[in-house]
Amino acid sequence: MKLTRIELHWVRLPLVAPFRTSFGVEYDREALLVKAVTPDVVGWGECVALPQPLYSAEYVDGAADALIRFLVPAVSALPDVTAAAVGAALTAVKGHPMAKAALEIAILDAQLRQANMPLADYLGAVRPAVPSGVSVGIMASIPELLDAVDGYLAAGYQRIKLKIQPGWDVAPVRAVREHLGDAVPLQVDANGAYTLADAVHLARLDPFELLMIEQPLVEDDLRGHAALARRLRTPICLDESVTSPARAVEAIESGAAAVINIKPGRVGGYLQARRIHDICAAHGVPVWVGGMLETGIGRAANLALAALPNFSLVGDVSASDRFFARDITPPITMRDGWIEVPTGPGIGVEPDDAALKEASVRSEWIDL
Ligand code: OSB
Ligand code: MG
Repeated sequence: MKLTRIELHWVRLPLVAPFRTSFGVEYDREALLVKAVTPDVVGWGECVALPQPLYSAEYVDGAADALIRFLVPAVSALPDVTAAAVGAALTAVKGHPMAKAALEIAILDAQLRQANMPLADYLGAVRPAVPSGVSVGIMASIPELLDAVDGYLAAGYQRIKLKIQPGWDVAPVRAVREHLGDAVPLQVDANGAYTLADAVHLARLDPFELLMIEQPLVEDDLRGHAALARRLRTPICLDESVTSPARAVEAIESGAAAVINIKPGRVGGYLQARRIHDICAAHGVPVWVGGMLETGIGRAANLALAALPNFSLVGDVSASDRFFARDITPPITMRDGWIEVPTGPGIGVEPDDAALKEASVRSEWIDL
């Protein structure tokens, strides 16, 4: 395939409500979209970096800079641009997995559109629809949290994930569990806000029958997670810590992770994500697809990934209206707790021109 141009589109979409985590609060989604233009088709990818380097080292403008200066030039030097060749062409550049993932999926989308093949088929999907879970931010009060959770359950979400941090953990989890009863699948995500010294405190979550506690400790502390796992009944899931297939193996073999959250951006792309999925399957470790407040572009691709066989746990792939009054693609919708995997070629969706224009902050083109 020949690439003629890469376009970067900075967009800003207001969130329907602020989303607070242990590392910060987002009022809108500032995102970066990558468009791969070829003589015949175009492909789209979403870079999931946040505007500030608080979830991981990447941030929107840093990712754009890496794309412009290093990643796009490395890909444009390829004699034949294919998604399978992109990963190898980018390995010389250290880090920047979210920027790399966005470029790779934009190229893969174009390639699959040309071949008239859905991303789900290309990845090896086995389900036409995936169950939908929701990540619920930290709130100002417990009544406000219970209201929000009631709303999501009424909408049909099959699993609730509560964001926690020191000072917002045992009490809200107890309140939600008592309010909902034992049947509702419930889990928590700390985004690395605790230390091993909090082990006794975190064990107070054990009675609430959580599916898992996600990323209780900082990203680089696999040993700490393994030690914590020995002191909790609640299984530990890793998100931020798992940045590559090798890290996934280490996390599993060291006892640091009983479950892994796979985010394509965090691991450098959908092909790396599939490799980690396969490794986890071989180790009997279940996985689920995490979310990064994606627009419909990233959300559609995540649905294809979530349809692979070992994505046996409910992921954070929710409907567009969980976050946005107006998505930049036709809205991704949920019915009875399920979202259909797109069936069109490539990622199966594209931006709506008017919606993209409304959300647009600025654009840059790189002619090749
Ligand atoms: O840790 O899973 C996380 C959103 C932004 C950054 C990190 C995380 C999240 C979420 C996902 O919890 C929410 C979603 O996109 O559905
Ligand atoms: Mg997480």
